[in-house]
Amino acid sequence: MASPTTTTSVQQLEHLLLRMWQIRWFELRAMELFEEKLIRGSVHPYIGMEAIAVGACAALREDDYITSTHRGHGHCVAKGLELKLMMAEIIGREDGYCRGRGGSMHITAMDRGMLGADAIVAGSSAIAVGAGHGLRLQGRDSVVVCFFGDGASNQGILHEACNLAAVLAAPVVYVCENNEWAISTPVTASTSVSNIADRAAGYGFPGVIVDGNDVLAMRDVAAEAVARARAGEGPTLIEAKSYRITPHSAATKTDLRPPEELDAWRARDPILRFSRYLTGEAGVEPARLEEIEEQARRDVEEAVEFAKASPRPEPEAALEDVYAPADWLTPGRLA
Ligand SMILES: Cc1ncc(C[n+]2csc(CCOP(=O)(O)OP(=O)(O)O)c2C)c(N)n1
Ligand SMILES: [Mg+2]
Repeated sequence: MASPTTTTSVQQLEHLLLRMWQIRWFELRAMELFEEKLIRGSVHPYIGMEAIAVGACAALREDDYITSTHRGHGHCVAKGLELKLMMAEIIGREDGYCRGRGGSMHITAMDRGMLGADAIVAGSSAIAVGAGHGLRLQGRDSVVVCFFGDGASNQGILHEACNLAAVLAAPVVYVCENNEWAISTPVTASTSVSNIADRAAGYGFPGVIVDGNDVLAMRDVAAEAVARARAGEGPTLIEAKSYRITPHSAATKTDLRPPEELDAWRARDPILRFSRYLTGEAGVEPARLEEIEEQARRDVEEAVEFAKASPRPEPEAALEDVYAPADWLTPGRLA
């Protein structure tokens, strides 16, 4: 574990652990709900990658923004979205963030700075540039963190977005979650460079590699990139090296990854590593860690209960919110 480079209170450290456990339990329960057929479509668990989102979002203010991916629950939890509204959304209920119309891959919460998950691989990279540039035009100093995967890093739109972000000096931090696989394609079979961060040179901004299973290291590199973006110095590409412990999705029944590779990464579990650091160097009592995990389990269980009690949308309301209202261009309407 990296030692924190900024002064961090025990409460702040414990909060990072709570967020990681909330993601872990949220995903474990979501996979169960998928098996119970309460979730339609799919669920792409973030298990094993919790430190990336939690570390990156710990460097953000409430008025900063994120964009997300098909594997987006962890980003949402880390940005402080309500677990209850998230769970209701993914089981398609009226109380969900998008009234149950979006589901797992389309959670959006503008009031929490969550610009949207995106089922289109690399799709949100361009949204992040537009949002970042828009913030500058509004005279605001908020920033946008854009999460994407190693597979997404080879999509054309990602290169266009990074180039434009550089040209505009847009306040965007690109966080590549390199979990070594894109469904069943290993990164070595799809990617011409060993380090995706090296590509930043081609866009004309800094590229940084970080251990994505080390929440404190992740938070520190994100804080530096966020400060740069906020100061008007433009984007940074952070490549967070990590791994997904669970299959590509809850619907994926085959996993081509070598079992010994999985075992090696399980030993680097970001939650267990951080827990060891907390009870060691940081001097937190082991009983306190159990309380934190228990709290996260309770939070998730309450979210499941809330979601199940929420009504299903009425079929005749299916087209509500699909089309913009006729007056959407009226000055002031979007303010
Ligand atoms: C444009 C596009 N192409 C293909 C897909 C199908 N697809 C869904 S997830 C995925 C793999 C993405 O891999 P990566 O970006 O590494 O993210 P990870 O799943 O590893 O988190 C693919 C190809 C898609 N959703 N969108
Ligand atoms: Mg991947």
